[in-house]
Amino acid sequence: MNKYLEINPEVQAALKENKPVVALESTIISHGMPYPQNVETALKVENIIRNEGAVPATIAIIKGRLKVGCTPEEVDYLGKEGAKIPKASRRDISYLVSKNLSGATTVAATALIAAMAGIPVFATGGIGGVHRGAEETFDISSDLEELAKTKIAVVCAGAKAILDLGKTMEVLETKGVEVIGYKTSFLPAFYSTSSDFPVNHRLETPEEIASLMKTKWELGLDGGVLVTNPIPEEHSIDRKIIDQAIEQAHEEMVSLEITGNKTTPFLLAKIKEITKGKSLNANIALVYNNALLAAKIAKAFAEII
Ligand code: PSU
Ligand code: MN
Repeated sequence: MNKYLEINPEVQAALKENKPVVALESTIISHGMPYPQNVETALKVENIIRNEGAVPATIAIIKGRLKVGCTPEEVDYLGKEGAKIPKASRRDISYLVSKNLSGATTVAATALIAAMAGIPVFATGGIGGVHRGAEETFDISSDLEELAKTKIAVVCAGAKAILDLGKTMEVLETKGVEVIGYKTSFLPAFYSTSSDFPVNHRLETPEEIASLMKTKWELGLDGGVLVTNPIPEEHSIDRKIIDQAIEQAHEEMVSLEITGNKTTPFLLAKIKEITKGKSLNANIALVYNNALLAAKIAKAFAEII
């Protein structure tokens, strides 16, 4: 066991007994949503997973420790401190740990820490991907790189709509990551149920997804599986409306010269402002929906391994 890992006893026991565990990220808490909705959402997500019979493991770096299964107090700390806590992707982990600092882990960092702990399923809102204008900025999230090499299934509502979804799909194809549509043939677009881009394969049940994961890893094909789960229709935002908001937010971002890892938090906050909070409600609803599906997949996977 990696000496920097600190797995909470409940998660540890579940892993030992081969019971279902679902990993959760913490960038969404500190950087993705305002306080107090971020903490409320994070704790409710954990309850949804528990009610489904799986154990939640919120992952973050707390004072230099790779925490697998944050306590409610730690979740509250991550939410209250918000953007004061550094956003931690793969490249930030060694620095934070060596300095005994804290970090809110992105999809990339969460996936790699979850895999170190042996957790095969992870729920989030939307993964990072290829940003619009990447041909100029080269801004491609390290989430894609991590998905290519980490043995984990990531359940999301598609890539965030602020991204270039077509280019994101292309990079995932290049890296050999299967993009599964759960009951959908088209990639969900985070706030909206669907985009124009076909998914790689459509599956109808958590059991089929678990079976694909098992088969992939038995075949010796390392790397992750991306499970895309459309936002429930009643919480979705019309594509035309959200596209307008995204465009406006994007223009502001360019004129303010915001770049690098500040772009995602800026865009999410701006879109919330433009949509008068509608995007935040959608974001919360889709995270709940993903947590539920992830718990079902984790249960199905625990049954067959
Ligand atoms: N999904 C959300 N809100 C978020 C994120 C995803 O609904 O805040 C975060 C995730 O942690 C993801 C990160 O890994 O944004 C991507 O950031 P970047 O593009 O800088 O890699
Ligand atoms: Mn980036």
